[in-house]
Amino acid sequence: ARSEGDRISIGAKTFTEQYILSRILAGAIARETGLPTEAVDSLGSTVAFDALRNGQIDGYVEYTGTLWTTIMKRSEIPGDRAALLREVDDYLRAEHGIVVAAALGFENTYTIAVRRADATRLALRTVGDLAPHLGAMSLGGDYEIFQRPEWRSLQRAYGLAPREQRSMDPSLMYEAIRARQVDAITAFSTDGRLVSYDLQALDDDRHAIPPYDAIVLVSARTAREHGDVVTALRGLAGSIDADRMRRMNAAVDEQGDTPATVAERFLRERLP
Ligand code: PBE
Repeated sequence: ARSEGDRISIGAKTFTEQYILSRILAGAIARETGLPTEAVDSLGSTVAFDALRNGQIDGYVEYTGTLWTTIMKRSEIPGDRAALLREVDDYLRAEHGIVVAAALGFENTYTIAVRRADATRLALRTVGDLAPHLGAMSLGGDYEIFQRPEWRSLQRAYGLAPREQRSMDPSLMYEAIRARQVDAITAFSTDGRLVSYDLQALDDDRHAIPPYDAIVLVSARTAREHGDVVTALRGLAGSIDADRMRRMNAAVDEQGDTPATVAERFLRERLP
């Protein structure tokens, strides 16, 4: 049941990119439909999806690979972005009536990263290159990764066995590796700090994890009752490439802007 009248609620998972995108979605809806909106922050992946399925939130941004592994629980790893997007879209519509309003135009994938100095010293280019060293290393990850199928898949594909695994707030992983509290992290590929903290992302050349296109989901009920919301969100299709997302993330994480300010700047440019 929706709380305050017909307020459209947009969910966000627990990292900067999600706070920015939820405010972009809410802003696009408000501009195009005039409906009041609200942001519901800090949901884990399965919590966010369940909230959407139950109609407690009206929409949020999820990633195709996350739906594939965590919600659809599929173990084969598709290599093709477009094919995965089609399969996810079909599944969501058929099983839950959930509508994929738009693919935003970028991927945010898990990527194992090390300090550049270590990558150079140990000649690390791929995750496989890291595997023989990991037994002496500490690996930092967000609160989800070590429980997720992707971690098991990476472990299987590369024989990863770190000396220590540390779960932390995703925004603290980059500081932790810079300060040498951990030696490797399961970074997010659109985080600006991969570049500014001089980290080296290692190539998953055995394709242990899937593509992760960012897609805008709308609940079955909202899609039924608010065609105008779906239309407003369709307008965001293809509007953000990985470089743009990385710069928006950096504006918050490194320049101290708020997610709302960054979202507003994007919307003013996109939907004047
Ligand atoms: N990801 C990578 C994760 C976090 C970063 C986008 C695949 C997810 O939210 O599912």
